[in-house]
Amino acid sequence: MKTAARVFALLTILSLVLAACVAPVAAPAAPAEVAAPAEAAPAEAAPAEGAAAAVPAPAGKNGMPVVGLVMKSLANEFFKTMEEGAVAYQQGRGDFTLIPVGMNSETDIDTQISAVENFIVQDVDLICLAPADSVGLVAPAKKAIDAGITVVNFDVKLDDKALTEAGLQDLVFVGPDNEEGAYLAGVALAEALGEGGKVVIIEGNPGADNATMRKNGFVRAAEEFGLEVLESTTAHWETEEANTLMTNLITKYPDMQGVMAANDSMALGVVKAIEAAGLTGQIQVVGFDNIGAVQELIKEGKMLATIDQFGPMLATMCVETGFRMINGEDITGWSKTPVQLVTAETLK
Ligand code: ALL
Repeated sequence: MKTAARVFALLTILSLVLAACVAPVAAPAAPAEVAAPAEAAPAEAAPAEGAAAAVPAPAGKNGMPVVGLVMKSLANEFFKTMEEGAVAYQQGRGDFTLIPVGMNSETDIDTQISAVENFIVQDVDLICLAPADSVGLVAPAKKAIDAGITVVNFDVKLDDKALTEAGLQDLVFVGPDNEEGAYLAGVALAEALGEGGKVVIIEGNPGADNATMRKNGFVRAAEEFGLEVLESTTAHWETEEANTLMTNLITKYPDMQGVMAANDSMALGVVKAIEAAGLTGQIQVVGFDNIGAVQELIKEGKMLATIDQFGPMLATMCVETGFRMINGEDITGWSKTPVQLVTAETLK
């Protein structure tokens, strides 16, 4: 099977599994059990290329429906992989047009705003939006909805207060329980270090809801298992910034034993700083995303764990949710996607 067909087949299976186990839940306030996708079925058992799609594509305004996929930095392997997965999914189905858009840096909110504006001008059928800033992208989302475009928020939740003020309190969100995912990573670190372990938290971009949630999850694990948090500070999701920050933190806290990085891009910078200081093996690192580069570090023993949040599936779930809405289903609230701890053991 060709790679695209294989990815499509796998995503189709994951979608079917999720359609069964992921129901929209009313409020993000009370997270239910987070399930990992059940047994990944072997790709060979997947439906053949061209098989019926899980959710039928709706009629588009001008023929085939057009989907605008708004992501964040494509320099981040997480979004690169997401884009590839979404493109493979679109090619496997062939019944809609996909326009993926990314940014050059994690904080380039203006590019995202203009991407949404462009999609409004193009009058696309659906916008899947992973906002770089949870408040800043509410107004463009509202403008798109007012223009008759279906909008599904995914990956990073838009801010509840800003949504309510815009009258969009029911806007659907497709994404993981970031607090729970970070908690799982924190527990893995706590188990490795034992009570009293000294750690730092490297936070994501403070304007993004998932950055806040991940920090909260790390802190919960630290409190529950008696880790001492020396400092919690941001590197805005970026590798280079995390590298510089970590270099300084190593000097500031010579007794540091662990790092909780809110995404894998930052974990890469952290591990580089640890190597440069000759401290490999003495400071344990956990991340979030399960990018390929981090899987290698985990296998080499340079990182302890990460959290898989199944990036390509986030995008395809977003598209399918939007299709169902355009097809007439009334979907609101949180469609929860899975998170799963990844360690050297699980990568075997
Ligand atoms: C979040 C994603 C990833 C990513 C980060 C950087 O929205 O969930 O963890 O690494 O953004 O933009």
